[in-house]
Amino acid sequence: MTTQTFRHLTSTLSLTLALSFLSTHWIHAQPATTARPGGKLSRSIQVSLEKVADGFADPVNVVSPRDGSGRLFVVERPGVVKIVDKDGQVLKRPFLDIKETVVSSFLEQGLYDLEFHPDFKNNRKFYVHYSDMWFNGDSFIVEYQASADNPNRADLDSVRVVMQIEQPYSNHNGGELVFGPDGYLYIGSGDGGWEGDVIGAGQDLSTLLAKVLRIDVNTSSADRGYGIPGDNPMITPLQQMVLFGVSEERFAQIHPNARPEIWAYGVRNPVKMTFDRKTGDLYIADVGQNHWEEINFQPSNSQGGENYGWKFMCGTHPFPLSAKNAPTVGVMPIGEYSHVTDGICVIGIGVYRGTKYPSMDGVYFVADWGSGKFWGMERDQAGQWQMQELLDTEVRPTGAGEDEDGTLYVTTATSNYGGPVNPYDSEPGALWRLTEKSKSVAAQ
Ligand SMILES: [Ca+2]
Ligand SMILES: [Ca+2]
Ligand SMILES: [Ca+2]
Repeated sequence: MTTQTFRHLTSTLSLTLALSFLSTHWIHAQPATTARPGGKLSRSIQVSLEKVADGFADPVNVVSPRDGSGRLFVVERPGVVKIVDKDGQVLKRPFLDIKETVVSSFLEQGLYDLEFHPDFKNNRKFYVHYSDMWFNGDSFIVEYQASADNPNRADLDSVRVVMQIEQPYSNHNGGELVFGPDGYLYIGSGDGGWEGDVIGAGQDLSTLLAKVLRIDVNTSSADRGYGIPGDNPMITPLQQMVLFGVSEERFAQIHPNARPEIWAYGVRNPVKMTFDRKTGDLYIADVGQNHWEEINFQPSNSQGGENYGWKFMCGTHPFPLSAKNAPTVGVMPIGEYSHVTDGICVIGIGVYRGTKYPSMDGVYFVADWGSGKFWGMERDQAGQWQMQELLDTEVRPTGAGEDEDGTLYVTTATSNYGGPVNPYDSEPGALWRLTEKSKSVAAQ
């Protein structure tokens, strides 16, 4: 199916859904703290996209090694990582090529993300997350080192498997890898797939699917390629079973079947998560099903354990939308938007904390892959989140990252959906810089 066809089907579907939605459903009350497009930021802000490089095969992410080199690493879905040097030149020879290990025949599969170890400059370690060809598309998180001789090449012999997550279906694989200010690796893990969370992963604490995971890559054991941070919220210390003398609060914390890697749960497809490098707050953009896309916010003082509601909730709405007297479950998002009006697949971009564009400081940027719209989010003086549309483009954002200074970058790709597809048949994708408008020419 071509992109054009898909766009057409999407808009037809959206219209149908809109009509059925309006005719049969009462619009669910929206908590005061959940913003929707149409809001206004308290500052005057105009942004634009400036093209940095193009010619990429389905680029899905961009990341900086934060090693003073000024390089950016662009993740291509088929299993390749390319380097853009400090002058904006794409190096011909890739940093990493693991195409033979990565399955990418379906659009939601492939190499999802790359993250450099916080001490990369000294230990040369980095991590990739992908769907594995030889394990039926299971998600693998693998550690490599950059070559000791050539910083522009990965050392394939240094490979170490950190984690394998079984994937029952080819879609909804999440993908994000990001180190928190605490030095632990946070992983966005999708609900496993098909539609409607058929395996019930969202609220099932015994699976790694539909979770934000938090692991320690600096330790490992005989049965795990990583360690469990001692303050992860679902750890149940071994204790003697007693009925009395245990408080209700304590019982509420005991989850003998829970996976200790869990940091938060009830997410559907967290493709992009980003920490605010200044405050340590975490933004989780969670791709929704058919009706609503959502953005969740986790303050830096969170102790973990949040339930973001899936599959009881999609945004602030019950799932399915027709559910009568459905309970309100979990933490509500700070922002949501409808498939009818604004898009189909949320891509979080990040909080700007750079030095070049002061008008953007502290704003969280988020975009949609289907509509090409970009929004800014921040809290107003009353503490209410605002979501203002800043751009309506023809590009299709797939991922994002920031350079050492904090400038934000976006990858875009006009990929086909519905596969099987060869990523090298897709229109080449591009890398863009998000800037103040006055500093560049606007994208389409
Ligand atoms: Ca990342
Ligand atoms: Ca899956
Ligand atoms: Ca939710």
